[in-house]
Amino acid sequence: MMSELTGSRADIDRWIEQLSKCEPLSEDDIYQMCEMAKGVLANESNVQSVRCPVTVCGDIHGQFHDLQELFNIGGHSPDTNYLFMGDYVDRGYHSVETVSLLVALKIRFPHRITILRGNHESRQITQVYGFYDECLRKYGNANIWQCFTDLFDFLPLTALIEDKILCMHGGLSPSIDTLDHIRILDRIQEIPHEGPICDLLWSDPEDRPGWGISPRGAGYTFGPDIAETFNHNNGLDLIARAHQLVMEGYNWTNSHNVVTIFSAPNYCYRCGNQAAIMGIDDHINYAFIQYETAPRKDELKVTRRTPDYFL
Ligand SMILES: [Mn+2]
Repeated sequence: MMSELTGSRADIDRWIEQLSKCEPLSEDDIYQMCEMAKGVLANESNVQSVRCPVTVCGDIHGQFHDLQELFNIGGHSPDTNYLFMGDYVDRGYHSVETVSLLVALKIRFPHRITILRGNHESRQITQVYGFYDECLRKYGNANIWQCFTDLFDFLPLTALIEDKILCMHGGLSPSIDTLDHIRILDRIQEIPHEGPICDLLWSDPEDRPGWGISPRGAGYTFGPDIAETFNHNNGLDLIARAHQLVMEGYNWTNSHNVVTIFSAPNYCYRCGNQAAIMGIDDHINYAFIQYETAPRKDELKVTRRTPDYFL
C-alpha cells in the first residue's frame, strides 16, 4: 500500500513524463492519482464554468498516439487550455494510458483542463467495449478498472464556456429545461439507464423536429426546434457535443444550434475519418482544426470486433 494519500507535484510531474511515453503507471501510483483526482473533481459543478481561450475536444477512445497528435497540433497542456467532452476509454488500444494522462494533467493543472464524463466512462459499458479487458491485461486484476470507474462518477456532466457555449458528451434531455435543472442533479453515481444524467451523455441531435426515440437504446434524439428553444431560454449561442463519428471531425446540425466534435481520427483504426478540435479565442470566436491519424507501427494489426459505431 502507498504510504501517503497525497502525491507531491514532483510525483505528478513524474507520472505525466512516464505517461507521455505511453508507459502505464504502477498500481500504487494509479490509486494515489485517482484519490487526488476525486478531491479535485468533487469540487466541480455539474455545469462547470470555463473561461476563454479554450480548445474543445471530442471522443478520444484510447487512441493515445492520436491524443499526442492532438496536443502537437492544438498546443500542449498547460500552454493551451483544454475541455474534453468524454469517451476517453474503450475501442482503442491504449485506454489505460489515455485516461491516466488526462487525469494526471487534471490534477496537475486543474484550472487549465476540464474533463467531462462520456457514456463510456461507465462500469457497464467498459466491461463490453475494451477498457475492462485492457486493465486485466496490463495489471493482471480488475483493481485499476474499479479505481478508474469509481473516479468516473465524479466527472462533471457539462461545462459552460463564458455563459454562451454549453458542452456535454451527448445532448439534451426532455427532463431538462434550464441549466439549473442540471446543477441540482446528484451526479456521483453510475450512469443511470434513463433520466436526465443518462440523456446528457447519450442523446443525439437530429434534423427531424421534436423528441425522438434513440436507436442507441438510451437517451433521445432532439430536433432543431428543441435546441433552438433551449439555447434561447438559457441565453446560449451554441451547444457543443461529441459522441458521434463525423467524417470531417466536426459537423453542424440543428440550424447551427449544435456542433458535433469528434477527435479520434481513423476511428477504431479503420473508419477513415478526419478528427477535429474547436479552438475558441478571447473574444469567443471559434475555429476548427482538423487533423489526421498519427503513424503507429504497433497498432497496424489491431482490429476491433464490434462494427457498431453508434456507441
Ligand atoms: Mn459516446
